[in-house]
Amino acid sequence: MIRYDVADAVATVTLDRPDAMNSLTVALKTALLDALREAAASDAVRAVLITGEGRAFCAGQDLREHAENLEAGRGLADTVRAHYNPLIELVTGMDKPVVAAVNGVAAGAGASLAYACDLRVASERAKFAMAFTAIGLAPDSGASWTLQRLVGGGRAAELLLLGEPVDAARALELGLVSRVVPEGELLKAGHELAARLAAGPTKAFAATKRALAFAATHSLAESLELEADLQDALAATADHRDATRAFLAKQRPTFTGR
Ligand code: T3D
Repeated sequence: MIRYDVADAVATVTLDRPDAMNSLTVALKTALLDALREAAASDAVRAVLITGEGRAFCAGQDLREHAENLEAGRGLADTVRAHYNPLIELVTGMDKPVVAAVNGVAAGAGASLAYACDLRVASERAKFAMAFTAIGLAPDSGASWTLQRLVGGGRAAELLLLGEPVDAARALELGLVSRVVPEGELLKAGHELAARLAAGPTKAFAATKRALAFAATHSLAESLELEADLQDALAATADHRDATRAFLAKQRPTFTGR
């Protein structure tokens, strides 16, 4: 259900359940969490790329499994807390950049997963559907937090309340994705972007992710304090020292991630 490949220090994690539009069962969510944990922990990995096999990126919760849970009287708090929340916390909190290559429809928690990534590249066939209210649910997997940071509160409310699908061109216009490429070029474009990040200053990227997440919920004064601490720590890294020397010698820096 999950393919995991590492090349050029990029771990590509592919949701591989195309017959059900890569919709999320407990088994798929568990395998996805395991793959992302492996990528987060591996010294050989400096960036992560998430994509889907077939015509969907991910159609969100598998509604067949969901219907069985409802039938059995099981509430949703446990499944949301046990799988979706750790997944989103892992992606957003990972010390490495995470890129989504959105190959097709991303619906419900599948769209939320894409929004939690640091960058999104989309194929011309990509489509985002905030499918929650269409089935009488509210957003989960962090969409209430991530979406309004990506597109602003007004647009997030419109997307979440109306649930109308957003095609790739509109997603680019809204700033939901940073680039749209022809279908056949998506994996190459996604890999190139992730490989560029993997060849960069990994510790500075981790600090940048931390500063952005912190600033979203703290005051300017608190954010300035954290920035000062992060810069202080980065000053001691080999990447910063080597890149400063390279700049002064008019050379291109090589970042080792240390
Ligand atoms: O339980 C919990 O933990 C609660 C958490 C909830 C988080 C959530 O993610 S809630 C949102 C769940 N997702 C959805 O509501 C999306 C449902 N799917 C759709 O709206 C549409 O299928 C799509 C917009 C994704 C794609 O539309 P389209 O027209 O391209 O394809 P289709 O014909 O509707 O679907 C193709 C097949 O995929 C079809 O199966 P079939 O008839 O060929 O056997 C369809 O049933 C299946 N499929 C699509 N989405 C899901 C799914 N099967 C199970 N679960 C799905 N989410």
